[in-house]
Amino acid sequence: NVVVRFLKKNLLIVLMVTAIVIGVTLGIGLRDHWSPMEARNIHFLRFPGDLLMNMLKMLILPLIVSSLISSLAALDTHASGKLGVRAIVYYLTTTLAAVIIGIVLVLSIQPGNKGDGKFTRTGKEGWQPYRRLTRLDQNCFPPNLIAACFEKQVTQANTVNHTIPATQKNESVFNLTATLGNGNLTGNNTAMDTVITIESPKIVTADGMNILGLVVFSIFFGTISGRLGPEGRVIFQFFEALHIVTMKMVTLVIWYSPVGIIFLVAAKIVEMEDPAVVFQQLAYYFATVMLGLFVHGFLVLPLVYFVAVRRNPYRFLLNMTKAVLTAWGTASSSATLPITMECLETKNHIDARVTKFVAPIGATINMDGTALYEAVAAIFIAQVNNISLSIGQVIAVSITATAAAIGAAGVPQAGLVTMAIVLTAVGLPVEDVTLILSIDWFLDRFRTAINVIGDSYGAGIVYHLSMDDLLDMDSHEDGIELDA
Ligand code: DAS
Repeated sequence: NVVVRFLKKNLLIVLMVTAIVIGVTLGIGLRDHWSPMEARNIHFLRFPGDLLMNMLKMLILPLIVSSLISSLAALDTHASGKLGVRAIVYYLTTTLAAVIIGIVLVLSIQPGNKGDGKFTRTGKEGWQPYRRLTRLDQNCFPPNLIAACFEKQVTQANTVNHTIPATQKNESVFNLTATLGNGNLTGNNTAMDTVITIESPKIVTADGMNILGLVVFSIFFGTISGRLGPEGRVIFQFFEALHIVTMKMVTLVIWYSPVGIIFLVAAKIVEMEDPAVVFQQLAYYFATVMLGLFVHGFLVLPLVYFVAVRRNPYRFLLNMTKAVLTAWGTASSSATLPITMECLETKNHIDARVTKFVAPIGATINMDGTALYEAVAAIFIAQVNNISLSIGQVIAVSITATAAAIGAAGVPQAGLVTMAIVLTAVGLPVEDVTLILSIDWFLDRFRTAINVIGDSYGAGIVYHLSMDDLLDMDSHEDGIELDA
């Protein structure tokens, strides 16, 4: 009955791990039946995963707004100011630490100088690769952030379906000039068997702006309504109730997530480039990123938590397992946010006022995994181009990687798109992003998991450092009592 008790306590985690295993098996099994192009059109393969992503994305909007407004209305300005400063200091120091780890590793392992440096891509026999050319247009930054969240147009990327017939059976070196500035991706393709584009940067950017805009709006709205005193109570109670309802809806979606994760993983594996070629060319790069993410997520962050809180960091992390698995399954820290908050509050017993304030901001701007990844990828691309960066350029990479990670939205492959900022900063060709595109969807899952781990430790540290502020605030009558 020990097993029964374990299963009862961790049923969802067992289901999620099983879902990932089934997803990988299903994906590998289906690879022989469909080529990537066909797979993209198999609706039943993508529908269950898209359903999960849409349900989680639908909950992001009410969750972020209700969390921030109700927590800021509940915290007095003094306390929320202190919590905010502690959170920002933690975010900046840990993100910079992640970038430094990445840079030390990529400069010592030198993944870009391994192999012949000439990237060739061999498609599977008979592949008719299918890629969407996405055109950015001028309304990429919608003037009205709130309305834009509801209008289809913002996330409607104008896509031109573009199928390039396989020109050669095995070898091809592709050269794609991409000008992200005015939004046109023009391919002057030489012997190309696939036009690889940075898929839907518009959606990523728009979501990024929307979510960031929402966070700023909610912080001001909540702070001001908190200052209203008794009149503010109505606003606080409304958004507190909205938060409770949203979190209950999350609980329903969580039980569907194993099914969604099976198909999210399977679809990605069916669409994947030929792994034998990809991992042969990018093995060292893959290893460098994974090593960096592991060191940062499982050694550095736990150490920071232990030093700050003097508690067992791995027990804290174990309690976040559901959130980490969801982050891996969905590759989206924003979509995982509801589950991150649920784990923080119910498993790690973090005060709701802290979780609701810190977690949404963390999921939006604190992305250690992404920052590390962008620094490694930029220097890797420099190495592949036989460019040795000067110290000044390496410092530029670390600063822009941190900024790009902050600007990236918590949606799949956001880190890939904002990397254009880092590459441009050090004069590297933006189109070389395509060199690492083939395994980006896979590395994205791991860096998203590290992003969520960083957000979780952030909430834990801010909570423990703010205990007396919260107690002190509770002793005043003006701090609105929260039902735990
Ligand atoms: N997938 C992003 C996230 O949700 C991270 C990234 O793309 O780098 O955090």
